[in-house]
Amino acid sequence: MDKRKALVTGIGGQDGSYLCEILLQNGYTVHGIIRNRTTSDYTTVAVSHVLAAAEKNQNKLVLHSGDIMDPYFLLSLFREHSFDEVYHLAAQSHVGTSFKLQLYTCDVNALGTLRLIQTILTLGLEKKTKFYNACSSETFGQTVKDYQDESTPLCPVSPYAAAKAFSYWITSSARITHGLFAVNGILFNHESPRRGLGFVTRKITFAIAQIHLGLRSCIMLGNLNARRDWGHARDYMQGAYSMMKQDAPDDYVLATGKTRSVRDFVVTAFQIVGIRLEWSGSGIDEVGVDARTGQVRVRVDPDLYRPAEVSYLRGSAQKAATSLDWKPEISFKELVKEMVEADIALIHEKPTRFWMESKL
Ligand code: NAP
Ligand code: F7E
Repeated sequence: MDKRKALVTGIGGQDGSYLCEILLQNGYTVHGIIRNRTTSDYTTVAVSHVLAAAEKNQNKLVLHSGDIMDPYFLLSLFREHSFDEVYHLAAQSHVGTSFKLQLYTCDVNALGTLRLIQTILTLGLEKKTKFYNACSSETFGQTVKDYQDESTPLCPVSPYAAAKAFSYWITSSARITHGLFAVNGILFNHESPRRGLGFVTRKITFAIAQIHLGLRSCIMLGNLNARRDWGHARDYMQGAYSMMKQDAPDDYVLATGKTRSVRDFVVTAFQIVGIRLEWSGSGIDEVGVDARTGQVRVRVDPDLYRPAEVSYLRGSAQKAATSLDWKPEISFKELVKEMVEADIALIHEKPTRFWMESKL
């Protein structure tokens, strides 16, 4: 078993929580950065898994209260621990929000990555510490290609994607200039029951669970026709881990190779609770209706459209398949089913909890 020491930034997010489990299973001592919260407890599904893992693995999982915006915090953390591997996942990860919080998003997502790399270089750790950067398919933007891979030019259209493109280039620059083992994982959308409630998949599965339990009647959504390549977060974190196990650093796309619309996701998720949707109307007047009862279950809210949209994404993970022997294990239908069933169970378990309606 490996006795290596890894740092995961953003450990309390969806991906961080799965990666933490994978690293612990592989014998690592895991350190994670979690932001301090003064006004609420730690209640997201993802963070509850990390806290449970911390309780079970007392000396193997160490959580640090901190923020990647603070270079002095990073310096003292790295000076004390000199990590073997750093998985940099922390980000303002919501694309829609990035149009309203442009400077903040770029500060966290672009300069945050540079702060971490600069910390490694300042402490002379470039021959010891391997660095993983969580890059994104969103950087491909309004691409016209049928599929995107490592050779597709980056063409960001949101502040989120522009910041992630910077993180991509600054990571490859550190590899070329300083010989840092630095990897960009260019990951297409990946989801799970631990996804934040502001992302479209979880927004849908959580609302369907509420509808199923008679707690609400309808979901408000934005662009139903946007297409994404959706996989499962656990599969993708296994891929990220494999990238860091290679002899030489490189960049890899992780994707399923299949594209589906938001509408497809809604239809599939409603099927899990036995509701067949029929569509009528068009544009912002389109509605999704329960074919049996005639009740309106989906409406369009124009405020949920983005100022600029990435309409179509489909990835090719051929390179990861060949070099990492990676392929997604969990199918789209299994993913949707797991998410709907987990949300039904969650509401059953904590029926009185205050759930804020996602306006994202
Ligand atoms: P997530 O659930 O939003 O997790 C991001 C984590 O980063 C959160 O725990 C957040 O903490 C933390 N964070 C944000 N700002 C921070 C700061 N200044 N200092 C320290 N921690 C901070 O996102 P995810 O889905 O796990 O994604 C992980 C990474 O992969 C992100 O970089 C994302 O942009 C990227 N990515 C995700 C996907 C996807 O489909 N999931 C695809 C491609 C790339 P709080 O809980 O305190 O906000
Ligand atoms: O939107 C459309 C929306 O917010 C998906 C992040 O993890 O993946 C994620 O970014 C699509 C978009 O994810 C609603 O317009 C319709 O076309 O779930 P999302 P995203 O923007 O693709 C990438 C790869 C990342 O890197 C990011 O970190 O769904 N959509 N109606 C909606 N989206 C939201 N959020 N809410 C709606 O009501």
